[in-house]
Amino acid sequence: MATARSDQVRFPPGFVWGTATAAYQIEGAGPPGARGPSIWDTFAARPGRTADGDNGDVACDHYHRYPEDLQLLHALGVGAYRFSVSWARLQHAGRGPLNQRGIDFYSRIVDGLLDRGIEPWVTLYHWDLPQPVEDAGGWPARGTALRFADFAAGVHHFLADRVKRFITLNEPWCSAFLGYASGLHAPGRTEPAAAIRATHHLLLGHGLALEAMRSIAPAEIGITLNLAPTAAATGHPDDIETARRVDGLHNRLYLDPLLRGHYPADVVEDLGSITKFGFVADGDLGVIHQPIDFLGVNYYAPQTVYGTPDAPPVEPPSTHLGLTRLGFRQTERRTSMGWSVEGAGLTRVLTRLARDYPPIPLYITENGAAYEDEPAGGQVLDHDRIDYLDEHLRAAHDAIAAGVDLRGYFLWSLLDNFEWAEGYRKRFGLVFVDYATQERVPKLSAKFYRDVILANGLRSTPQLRLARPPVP
Ligand code: GBH
Repeated sequence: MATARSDQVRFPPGFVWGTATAAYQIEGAGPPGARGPSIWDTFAARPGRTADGDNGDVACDHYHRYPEDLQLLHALGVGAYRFSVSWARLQHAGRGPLNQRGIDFYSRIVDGLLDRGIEPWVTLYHWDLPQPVEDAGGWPARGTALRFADFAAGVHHFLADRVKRFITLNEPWCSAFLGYASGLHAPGRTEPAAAIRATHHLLLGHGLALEAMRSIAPAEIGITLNLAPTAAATGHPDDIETARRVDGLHNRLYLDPLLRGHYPADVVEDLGSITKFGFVADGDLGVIHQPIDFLGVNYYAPQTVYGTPDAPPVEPPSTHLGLTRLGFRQTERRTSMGWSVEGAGLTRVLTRLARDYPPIPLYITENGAAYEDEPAGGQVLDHDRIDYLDEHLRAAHDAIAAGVDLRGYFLWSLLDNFEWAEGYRKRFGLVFVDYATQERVPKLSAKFYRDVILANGLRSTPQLRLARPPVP
């Protein structure tokens, strides 16, 4: 007899259900005119940087089709929607007064959400730095933290009457390490020391933005980190040492300053040959360590690492600063990104936060998966995605059952969209987008998620899984 998971899974009353998107990935309406250039415009225009040379010029044309997208959110029944504002749309040159057309666009989105009873959650920075700010040094330069705080204050000023939740930064690890160390993301620089400076100035920008926003009007403000539970593949001391280093760079380098007020000593030591942290000024850690109202966690996959001498060389060489050999052990099940599927990793990341850090309300601000979705007869039967979601929602519930203060879940993503360096090949949406026509087709997973929201949980035997066609 199969060991069925005991019973229905119910989330606590008031649990927040949402979906998430990001400006550059969906909006289109790029420069010139509608907004200034961002580092992603520049990066995508360089040969070989994105799959098929794709860029966000049109994306999902959300800038023009947002009314239809608001209807899709309404049909899903979400209580909240997390989206980001484009800095380069609101300040074409990355500084100065906010652009009125940009303000009007985001105001219409916010009002459209509120009209439908959907709470707007606004991310202030989801990777699309205005190109002029990069030209002035980008995140490795201290001035960018000041520019960002100024921008955040401007956004807060015009939205604070209607928006109650703000997220300062999305995944600063990605901005710093993929943007300035491996160069896989914009601006495509490969300067290890710059990645650490970028980390510090992202965190400082977060803290300065918090200060500036709190001085204008009250709101709940948090930050979103991409956290990956990191374990050694074996008990071999080299694997354990590698797991410590990877966990340090990926997770603790961000969590510790934000939640404990200092950089982790072992990571600072590991990085000694790359930088001496001379860019940290007196008082910076106090600014970074100010109380936040919640922590956003983006979780996709666990990292199980080995560093024994037969581990492959780090590729590209600069991604994991200072590490020369690093292997990842994958699970059998993978998404089309190649990422391991392991819901238990989500439970581990959440329980670890509760155990190792001061108490703070947690929200999963992204979780989801890319699969090879194919429309057939006007339908997209994405059973793999439903399985992924079912497993991860159960894992989130396990964390709550273990006492973790988890208050909400935002599914990535509402729509298929521009998946950064992967272009339009990878589809994460609950809604399929036919880029040739911009037609939106809700996938079967949209129905699954709507049922989850309605039930505030999962049935013990997922109804939709029964609808799966028999394996030939
Ligand atoms: C999120 O990034 C983004 O916030 C979102 O915009 C994006 O569309 C979505 O996820 C899907 O990708 O980078 O080779 O070291 C997630 C980024 C993915 C970064 C997993 C760390 C680990 C492998 N994370 N990745 S690697």
